[in-house]
Amino acid sequence: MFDTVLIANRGEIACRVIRTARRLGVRTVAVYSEADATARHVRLADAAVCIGPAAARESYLNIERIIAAATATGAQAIHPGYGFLAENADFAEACAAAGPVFVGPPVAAIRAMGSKSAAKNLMARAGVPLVPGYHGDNQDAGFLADEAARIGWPVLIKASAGGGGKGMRIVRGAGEFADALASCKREAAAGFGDDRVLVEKYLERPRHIEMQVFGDAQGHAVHLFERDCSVQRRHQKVLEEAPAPGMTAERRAAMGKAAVDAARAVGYVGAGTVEFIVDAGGDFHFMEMNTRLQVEHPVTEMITGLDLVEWQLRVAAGEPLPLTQEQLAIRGHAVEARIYAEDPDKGFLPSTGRLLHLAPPAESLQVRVDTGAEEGDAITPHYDPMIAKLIVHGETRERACALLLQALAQYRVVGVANNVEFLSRLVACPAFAQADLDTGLIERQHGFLFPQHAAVPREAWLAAALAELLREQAAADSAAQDTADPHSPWHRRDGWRVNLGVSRRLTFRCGETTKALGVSYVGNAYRLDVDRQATLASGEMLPGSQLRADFGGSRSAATVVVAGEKRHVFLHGRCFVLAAVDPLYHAGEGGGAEGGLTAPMPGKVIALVASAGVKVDKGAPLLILEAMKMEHTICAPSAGTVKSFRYAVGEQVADGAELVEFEAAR
Ligand code: MV4
Repeated sequence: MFDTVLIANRGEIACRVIRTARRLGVRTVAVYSEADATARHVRLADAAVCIGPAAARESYLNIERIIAAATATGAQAIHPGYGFLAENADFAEACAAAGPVFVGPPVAAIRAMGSKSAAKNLMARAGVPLVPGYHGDNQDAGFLADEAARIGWPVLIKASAGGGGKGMRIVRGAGEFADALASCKREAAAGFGDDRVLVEKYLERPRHIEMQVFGDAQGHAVHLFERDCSVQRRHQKVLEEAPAPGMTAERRAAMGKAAVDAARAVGYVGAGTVEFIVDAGGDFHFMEMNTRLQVEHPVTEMITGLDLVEWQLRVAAGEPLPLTQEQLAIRGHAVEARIYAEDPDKGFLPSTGRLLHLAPPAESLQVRVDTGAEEGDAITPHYDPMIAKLIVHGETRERACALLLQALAQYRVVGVANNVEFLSRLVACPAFAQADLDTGLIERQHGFLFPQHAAVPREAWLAAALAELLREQAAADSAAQDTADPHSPWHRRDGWRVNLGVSRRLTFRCGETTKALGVSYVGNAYRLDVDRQATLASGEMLPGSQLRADFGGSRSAATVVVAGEKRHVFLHGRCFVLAAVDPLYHAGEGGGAEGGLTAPMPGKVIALVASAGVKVDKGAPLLILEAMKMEHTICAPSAGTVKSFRYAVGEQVADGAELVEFEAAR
């Protein structure tokens, strides 16, 4: 085994590789870009080398810098993870030339599988089933049209150099073929610098089932069963599971044999994945081979009880495969969900920003969280916005899905838009629950997955208000401890508290809905009025922004995270974002900036700060109201002009009374 391995990657997969290397007693070297200087993978490693600026091209894709880092730190092996340089044959070759062992297959195997059409021809010769089609060199338009007609409509035209769904055209009849071919060739030339295409029978509603394979330098090859990755969105996997629902022992054996044949045909060594497309009748066809460890490898680890990174390192060090095919078995069912910083309501647009609060569910034998992100880290446009992978293992698929739902309900992410609630709906949707899987599932379940926004439950408003009051009280208690004045009212422990005996209001807004909650103090509890209904509320704030509450005799557990004026209320697996409406900056609701500014509560005008007729900037103080023995400054909601004041100094004003006639600048 190696003494030292360098991990040419970042994020969760770098952390994942470091974990196994450490367990095997192998020293680890991280590489990092300037943007990742404080990243988790850098802190976990025994040593770390900065390899350049944030842009991947100048750091994680910089072959020279990475090899120099390996040489400088005495690394005898380089693990590429996935993405970046993992399937780059030139990188594998450069490693071999410089000395360190590339933890991956031989250069020739990477090259053989790199071209989709060449790989298919190779597989055809090895007896691996393919989708009926033409994968040859003749690119004459008339010839390809004849081939399409021979194959039978519909057909799919694919870029030979493509992958991941780029450069594909479905053609449903001879009349459409010429135009589709021309446009596919243009896209392939622009996207891959190679306009060659192949033509295949188009399979409707297929499943994506892939086999994990492993080879060693002694010529052994095994498969570690399948993963079903059918639940995808625009060729991005969303959920992956193992074993594949409905897979029979016979079909598994046949697919396993085909996958091992594929690996042997290219002299495969190390971890690889053979992707199959499975039609509605269950027939499987070779799609492509990925010559790396895959993102979704943990589901295979969960059902086999093995560590695939350990196998990779052993095989790369020249050891034989640890187990034979007969010694491998499946136990239970595993599902992985990819947690992304993206906004499902905005077409899954990646979301950047700081992870203000990040609390994954507790890990156990059944629940695994693979992540490189920590609270306080930023999600930047430089890299993939995956926050974590959540993997669960249960005795059955049903148990695994129940565990996944539970774990997703506990996942708390604040600071970036994320897909956690979307994933919960996806796992709960009838088609997924019944394992009615195919690559079109997400599109077909659109109505279930994107429900019209439901009302915020009463419990969420109560939780936001109670958390606010408990924080206020905690601040008052700590102020009491901080002051030396023995006569300070903060020191009174006889039940006196801020605002005792006064009823006040806390106002929160969620979308179009604003609610002002009445608050009064009843002993150690609060009476909260929401929608003219009172609830006696008490509770405590625990570490991690967790609220343990009692609302009218019912226990309630929520997490209430403060981010600016926003209160992220996590409740029953959902997250409601309520904005605290600050009465000190009260820009009258309803009327908006265009209308008058209204009193947030009953009180008395004690000063007019601005003068009628003057132009003011946004936020400029306009008048001061005294209410509940406190002063409240009413400020300009935007730049504009004070047209007139409706009350004079000393006058009483009612709750909601319009105070200032204000005209916003345009
Ligand atoms: C296909 C197909 C139907 N028929 N080939 C998409 C990505 C690339 N790896 C292969 N892909 C497909 N090839 C034939 N002959 C449908 C797809 C396909 C797909 C495949 C796997 C997973 C998700 C998919 C989503 C849409 C289309």
